[in-house]
Amino acid sequence: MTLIAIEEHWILPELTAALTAMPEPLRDESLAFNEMGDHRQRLEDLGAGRIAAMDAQGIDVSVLALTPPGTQPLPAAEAVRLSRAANDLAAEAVRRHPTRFRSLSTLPMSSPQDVAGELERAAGLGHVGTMVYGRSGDTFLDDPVYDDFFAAAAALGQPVFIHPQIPSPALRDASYRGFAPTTELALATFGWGWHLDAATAALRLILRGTFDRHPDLQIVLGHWGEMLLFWLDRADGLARVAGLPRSVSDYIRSNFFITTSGMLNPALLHHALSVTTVDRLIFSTDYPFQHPSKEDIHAFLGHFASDEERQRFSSANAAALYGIDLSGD
Ligand code: GRE
Ligand code: ZN
Repeated sequence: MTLIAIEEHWILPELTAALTAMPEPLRDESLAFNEMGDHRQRLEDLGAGRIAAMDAQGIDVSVLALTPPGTQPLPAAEAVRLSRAANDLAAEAVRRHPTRFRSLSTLPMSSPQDVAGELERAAGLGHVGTMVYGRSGDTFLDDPVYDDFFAAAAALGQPVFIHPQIPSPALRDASYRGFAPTTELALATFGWGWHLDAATAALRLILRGTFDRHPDLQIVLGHWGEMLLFWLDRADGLARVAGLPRSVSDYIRSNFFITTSGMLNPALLHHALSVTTVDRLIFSTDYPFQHPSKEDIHAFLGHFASDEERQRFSSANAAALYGIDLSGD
């Protein structure tokens, strides 16, 4: 059975240097995760080493995306320049390995007037979708300055993956302090804060009427829907108060795809299938931060009710969403 993984991270050394050089309050501390163990070497590799890791896990196609925080914290001009550089390099990796790689583009979110243009340029280079974050500086993803980006994504059929990022400095000070530095960082990132940040961004987009203006727009959320899938009873009440034409559950079932990000837990699958449909669930590992073995993956796939459902999750849904043609490669 073909296996496509859609949240497989890489880094561009020049971008890492620019992010690391940012002044203290703006520097994203989660960059430290890229330096742990052999992560940096794995992240920089868009060739043989990555393909060997995919082979060992039984992954046929990896959809590449930069690690957080992409280029979004950079000043506008630098964000534009490095987004273009990242998109050119990833497109080149896909050209070199057309049967093994696809790519999500990186967008200069700190320069809102350039976002739709770079999405279009990247789509022209062969990028199959894009990955963004819930906020750039103080500008949320649901800010009207990004509406032409969402219009372009819907028109081009480019799904928008909203990836977690570290909460703003103000939010970190208000909610994530009072522990040892490593505990504070873990609390603000993979232990909690990242996921709340992505969930809030998705919920704000729904509340802003984004999917009423752009009904064809498709969003991808990692980590089984970033907690939102567990909060639909409450969020549906929110939609009623906000006077939305549809429930949050309804937007989730028509405008959102959900990926595993390496969390291969059958209880999460069971819950996801109770609130959305199997055609909206997609495999990913969140490489190299999670690296489930071939056996782990195989065991998880055993929890689907039928071969047809297994195949949808493993490849058919991703192939359809991202226009990945597996036959001609
Ligand atoms: C992620 O992309 O989700 C991620 C990182 C770094 C550490 C853990 C993690 O980028 O899940
Ligand atoms: Zn990730």
